[in-house]
Amino acid sequence: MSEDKKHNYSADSIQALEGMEHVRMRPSMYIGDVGTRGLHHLVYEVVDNSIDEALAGHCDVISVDINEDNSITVRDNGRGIPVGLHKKEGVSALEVVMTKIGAGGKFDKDSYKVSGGLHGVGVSCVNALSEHLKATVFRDGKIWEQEYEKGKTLYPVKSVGGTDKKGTEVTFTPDKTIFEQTTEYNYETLAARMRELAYLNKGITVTLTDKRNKDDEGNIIVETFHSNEGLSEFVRYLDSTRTPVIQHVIAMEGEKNGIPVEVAMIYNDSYSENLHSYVNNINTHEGGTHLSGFRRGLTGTLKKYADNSGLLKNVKYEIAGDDFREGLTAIISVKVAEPQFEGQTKTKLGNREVTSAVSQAVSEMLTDYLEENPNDAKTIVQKVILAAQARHAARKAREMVQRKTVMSIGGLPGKLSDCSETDPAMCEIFLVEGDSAGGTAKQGRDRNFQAILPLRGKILNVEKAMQHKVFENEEIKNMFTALGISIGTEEDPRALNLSKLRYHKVVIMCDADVDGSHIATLILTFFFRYMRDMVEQGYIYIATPPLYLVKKGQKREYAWDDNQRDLIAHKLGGSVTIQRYKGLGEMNAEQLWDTTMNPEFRTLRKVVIDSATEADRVFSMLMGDEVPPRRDFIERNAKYANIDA
Ligand code: 0RA
Repeated sequence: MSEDKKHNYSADSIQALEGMEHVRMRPSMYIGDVGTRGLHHLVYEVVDNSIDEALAGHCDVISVDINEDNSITVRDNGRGIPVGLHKKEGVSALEVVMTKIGAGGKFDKDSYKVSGGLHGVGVSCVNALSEHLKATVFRDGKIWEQEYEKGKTLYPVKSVGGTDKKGTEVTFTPDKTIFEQTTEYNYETLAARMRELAYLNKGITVTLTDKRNKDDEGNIIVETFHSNEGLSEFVRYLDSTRTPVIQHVIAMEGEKNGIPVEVAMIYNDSYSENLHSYVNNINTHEGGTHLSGFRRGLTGTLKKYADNSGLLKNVKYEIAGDDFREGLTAIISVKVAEPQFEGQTKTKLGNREVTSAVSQAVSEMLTDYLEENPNDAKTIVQKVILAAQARHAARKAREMVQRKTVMSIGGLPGKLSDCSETDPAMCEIFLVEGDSAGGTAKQGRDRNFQAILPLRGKILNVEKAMQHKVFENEEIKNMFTALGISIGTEEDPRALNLSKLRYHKVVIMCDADVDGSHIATLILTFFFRYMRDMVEQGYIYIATPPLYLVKKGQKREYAWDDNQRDLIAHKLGGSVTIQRYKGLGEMNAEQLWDTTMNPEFRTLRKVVIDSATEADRVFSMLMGDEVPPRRDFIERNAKYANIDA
């Protein structure tokens, strides 16, 4: 190697190193956070590369293994990352992909990179945040290998044998010094994402294997996700516990103005609207131009059809955009070459040109369906009319809530025991099941910054109630008023105004038993359907009261599970008395403070939405009419005794 070349090589590699160092210094800039979410993001980032290879038509099977030590292996049967010399960098292309920030796919200009993680940062970022990573490439009859530690190359790419396979395999162990909170993967979280990817990219087979545990028969847990029909199957999956009111899923797939658009939708007999939108396989929680396009296409087409049908003749109410979406479950998926993401969580599509593409696609699809299925068309129009009537009733109820909220200075609910602090960032409110536990919490709290709002018994199941019933409900009105949240423009009745939010921690505190989790689930369902921004902005928490009090003489210790109870009993030795708390009511104020409310010792579980589609499905299943899937779910999840939605 000439002096010159050597010099260039080291200069470039220093630059590469700097990029990688930056990822380690500011990981949140690249993967969002270094908690559970960021940890799982690493997997999505690697899988996205394989999805791209599949979308380019070179691979159809992707496998993800959670290994025994919580390392992850992602495998595909694509062309294999090139291993030859990368002329500009002077090292193997594989090494460039793995160690240069932003290098992914750069050398294949024609490849149309459509997926890409939330931030599209590439596998090098995963490498930087892994204590160890091994890349294996099966290509040209040979097996190639390279390993890294914290993103630093351990040895040049080498051939370690022959093969007739092709593809890429990456195994990485997340760095514990970066992911301090946890490096343990959650199976359900990964499964939800793999399922979603399979639906969004039909024809690809994704398998997920959990090598850490065995099922009851001693087998390793493997799930295979594959969809032949894509989005229409996804919609059917999401609505599997709801009752459809039309014959078929309405679906289309095609290109409009050069933008690939895929839409599937169905109407069910519920009152909620479930729209999920994706750009390049990323769930756009905050919506954006593609969602506006969908709404516009839907409203325009249905309005036109309804006007022409004569069904609106005797309808006194004006029909609003919202009315067309009651009981609608829909998925919109677009692929955009250079997406602009906006919004608080960078999940709102900004590209203007997408609106008309989606709107046109939806109009065409829906017009055809209505023509071909006149009975369904009639059902939909009648449903829309009912929704309009209900909306008028809801508006009256909502205005009542609004008025109460506006008056809230001095007009707080009588049942609220407020705190004295006025800075919302310092304030917490506990939503407590039942008046008696509410009383204990009131005595136990630190009144400086903790407020208590007791909720009576079972709160309304919003999953099954019409909107006006929800806004008329006493407990729900109290929650809006106490939290200082106002709602609802005519255009979007569920839009929240959080500018006067009075507490930045809203803690759901329920008994640690079946009834308690039912109530917690009802409250969560309410927040998910009517105050989703509160959840997405991280204001909602769940308290974790202990299950046991272990006593010996004057010694008292608390346990949150059976294992801990046994350990404490063992530690205290001899004859201990064990009290199983059946509810918060069995604790006195001091105990409740010590275990559940005192910020120094309590554990609050922040409620996060891993997968909005999965949360939607689970809530409708848990709160819907069908019993068997609910029983199944509870049995499968009972051992965790918590809610991870
Ligand atoms: C660029 C070019 C080529 C393959 C890939 C990228 C590739 C990347 C990944 C990442 C995970 N799995 C992958 N599989 C393929 C190949 C170009 C060629 O062979 O001509």
